[in-house]
Amino acid sequence: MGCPPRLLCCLFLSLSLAAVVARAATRHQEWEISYQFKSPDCVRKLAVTINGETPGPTIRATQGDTVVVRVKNSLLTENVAIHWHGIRQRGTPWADGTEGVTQCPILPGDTFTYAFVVDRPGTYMYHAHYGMQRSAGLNGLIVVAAAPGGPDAEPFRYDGEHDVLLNDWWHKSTYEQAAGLASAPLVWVGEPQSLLINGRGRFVNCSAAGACDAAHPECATPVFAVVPGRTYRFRIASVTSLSALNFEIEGHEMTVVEADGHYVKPFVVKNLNIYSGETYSVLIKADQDPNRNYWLASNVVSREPGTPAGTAVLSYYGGRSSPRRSPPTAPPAGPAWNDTAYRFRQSVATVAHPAHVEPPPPRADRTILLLNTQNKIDAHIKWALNGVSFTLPHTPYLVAMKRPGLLDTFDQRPPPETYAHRGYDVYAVPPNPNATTSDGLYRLRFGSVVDVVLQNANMLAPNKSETHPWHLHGHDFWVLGYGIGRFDPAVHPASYNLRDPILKNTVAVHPYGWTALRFRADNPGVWAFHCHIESHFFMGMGIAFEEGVDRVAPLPPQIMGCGKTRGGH
Ligand SMILES: *[C@@H]1O[C@H](CO)[C@@H](O)[C@H](O)[C@H]1NC(C)=O
Ligand SMILES: *[C@@H]1O[C@H](CO)[C@@H](O)[C@H](O)[C@H]1NC(C)=O
Ligand SMILES: *[C@@H]1O[C@H](CO)[C@@H](O)[C@H](O)[C@H]1NC(C)=O
Ligand SMILES: *[C@@H]1O[C@H](CO)[C@@H](O)[C@H](O)[C@H]1NC(C)=O
Ligand SMILES: [Cu+2]
Repeated sequence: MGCPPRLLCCLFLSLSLAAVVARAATRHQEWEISYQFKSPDCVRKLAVTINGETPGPTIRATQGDTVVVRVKNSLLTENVAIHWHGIRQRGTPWADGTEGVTQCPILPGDTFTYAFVVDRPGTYMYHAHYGMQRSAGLNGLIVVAAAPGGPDAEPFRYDGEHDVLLNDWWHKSTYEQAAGLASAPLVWVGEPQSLLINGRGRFVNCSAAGACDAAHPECATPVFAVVPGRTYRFRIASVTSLSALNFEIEGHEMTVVEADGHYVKPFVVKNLNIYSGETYSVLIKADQDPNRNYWLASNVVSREPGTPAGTAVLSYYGGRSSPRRSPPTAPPAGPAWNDTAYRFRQSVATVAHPAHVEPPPPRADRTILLLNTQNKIDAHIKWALNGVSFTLPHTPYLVAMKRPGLLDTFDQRPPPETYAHRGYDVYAVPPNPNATTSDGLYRLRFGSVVDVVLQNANMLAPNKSETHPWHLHGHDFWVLGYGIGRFDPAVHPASYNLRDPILKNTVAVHPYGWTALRFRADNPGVWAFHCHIESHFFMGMGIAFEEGVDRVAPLPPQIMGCGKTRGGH
């Protein structure tokens, strides 16, 4: 299948920017997805690979380009779907890659072509969006350069660039993990065995583990080389399944300049907190002693760590240290894992660059207040929003809402808009752990301004609340505010940052805290909004929005073939 014809019109719209016209190109990729034996942390394990590799290839494009990825599913017995995380898919909602929301899964042996325009510069990622497949290794980076001379050119300079893809890794299979989550009582896989940097880590107990080869080239420590005196942009993305991370380059301060594809008012940190689904760019100056190496380290925060640091090496060209030599120090341990205030401050510090402020609409047409809770349904542990745990329909919403006669494929009752927030004690174990399940969605008036306030709470166990990184498909949202404790709709909106809020696609909701965001429902389609922790989404921590679905062009038949769409044309 080639580019669907309706892509041409949206392509045309994006081409109307004169600066882009001269350069817009089509970036073709041919991907074969298959299981392969891989040793990312020196322990051999079956991984889902792209053309034999995990992580997959980095997609590099220029703003305005069309990316075309032809995906052949060679998994034999497993479906697949791939999400382009941070790409808004304006005009191509069927290419979002979210199984159950925008498409049927790609069946074994089938080929599916994703085609979409990358309309904004920045650092993005892709990953599987089917079951818990992302944690099996199907992930990679998307790097979009700003259109030269265009209005989105970077407000900062650098001499060179490095990419850092952070991940966590388990030795148990994705199937074993998913079956454990669905069991009653729940069988929890525990903390990851290793943390990976660019797909490489080092299992600490190698000698005790079966199938571990500490000299395997696939787990060789990554080396980042720098020229003394130069400034480097490090693009950092986290595709972790569970872990919130803290990233540090020993001895080198980092200036944060980009978050999720938007320029940040620069601020300097010793280390960077990064949640699953987030990306950042930082600048570092190679101004330290070139005759030794330095650690790059990722450490677990927000959960009590059971995993050693993920490490890589920063090495200076022309220095006296071999790039392969370990630095003479111990890897940085990061901040205290439970220092929530420290992470909170970084969240608040992340605002728009003064020259790239896109002011939010002054008020919302609708506010949805979502209480995040851990629940029990018939002895199964779930996550719920306002007491409703999300399940994906078998017929993708996008198809069900565009084709006649398919509305009975999902619950037509809209999920609750709010919860009994007056007097709710977010620090207490919920008095009633029960929840219900639903595959209903929120229908938004096209073009309306929507506020969502995510309220965190205590889990089923006393004195426990986790960080949840929430990711919205199809949009960037303004981050209006954060708080710790119970959100009061009569009080807290007055403190929203309407002056220079950052636009993001993924944002943290801190333990016992709340996060308020705003977006305009102006992208016709159906879009998932969910916690980016793989197990949490699997256990129901998500919702879906429909907006302007009547404006969506005729759907490509390739997204059909499951549920009640069988035989669709
Ligand atoms: C490594 O092995 C030791 C001893 O068996 C154990 O205590 C520790 O938890 C193991 N570490 C990891 C990361 O599996
Ligand atoms: C953080 O956790 C450590 C144990 O890892 C504990 O000793 C300390 O009291 C905790 N600090 C806070 C602020 O909860
Ligand atoms: C919660 O559901 C269980 C059945 O799974 C029931 O036995 C129990 O009474 C319910 N609790 C409340 C507080 O409604
Ligand atoms: C749990 O939190 C309550 C207050 O919400 C406090 O009274 C209690 O001491 C805490 N327990 C522990 C073990 O920290
Ligand atoms: Cu979560």
